[in-house]
Amino acid sequence: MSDAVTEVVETVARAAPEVRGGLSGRRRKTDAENASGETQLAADVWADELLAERLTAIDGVSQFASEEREDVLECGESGGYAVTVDPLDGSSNLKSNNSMGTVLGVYDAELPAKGSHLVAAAYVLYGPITTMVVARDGEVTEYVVEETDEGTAERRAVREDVTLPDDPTVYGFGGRVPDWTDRFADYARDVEDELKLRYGGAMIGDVNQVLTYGGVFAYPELESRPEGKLRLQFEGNPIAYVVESAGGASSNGEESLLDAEADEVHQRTPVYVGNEELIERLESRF
Ligand code: FDP
Ligand code: ZN
Repeated sequence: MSDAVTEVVETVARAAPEVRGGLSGRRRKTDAENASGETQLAADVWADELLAERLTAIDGVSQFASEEREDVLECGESGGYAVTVDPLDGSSNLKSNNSMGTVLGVYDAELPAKGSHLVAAAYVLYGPITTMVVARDGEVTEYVVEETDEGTAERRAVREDVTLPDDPTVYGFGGRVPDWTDRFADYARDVEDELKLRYGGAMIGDVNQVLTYGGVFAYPELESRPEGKLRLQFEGNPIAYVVESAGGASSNGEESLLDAEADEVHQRTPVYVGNEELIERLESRF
């Protein structure tokens, strides 16, 4: 892994205790909307600004894009890495004090880029403790991130070579059930027979359950929104990269998310990730 990629991952790890520490006073809504038309919370805007400032300063990063800002920032000589962040995934959970995350993608191509251009992806999970899962070079590692006495952050590997358990046990599906398409509802009925529901409403928290226990997470195509809710560059691709690096599979309903064409920076996509057999079964019905 090149130095710039290491620096990007470390920068997000170092920022994690700070992001977490700044949440409590930033639960209010702002008057602003993000590029996807969602009302931003003070915490969304703040985490975005903090990460933008630090990540754009890294040598070798030439583009920075965030789910919380419309335009891609050009921040260095062209030909470097393009970094994407979802600064606070699941931030609507802030009101009810439930889990949230930060999602990172590092692409070796200009945005919008296909997931096959990812060279690393990671996420921070602000749960009862702060953990970070990093995928690179086909390997996935889970860290605990803690603040040191000096006020900096330290990450300690707690699980190396993370792979999805062979015997899956959990599922979590987003969207309102009456809004599911018939083919997804059929699939869901099948899965409900076999696995138990674990759904928290923040993609990162729900994906981390699948990474821990095995199973399937989906934010599916909807009748009202065939393109689903999640964004390919900021959420779908990085999560697919993590899950596939851990021996699982990803899909947009037709093909691996990592093979899907990227046309726009904020484009949405249905997201299905989990154990290979469960994703194959979904694709065979679609
Ligand atoms: P949120 O809007 O709270 O940021 O990123 C989008 C996301 O959360 C995901 O984390 C989550 O999986 C999904 O939206 C939940 O959407 P619903 O509110 O439709 O359940
Ligand atoms: Zn998100």
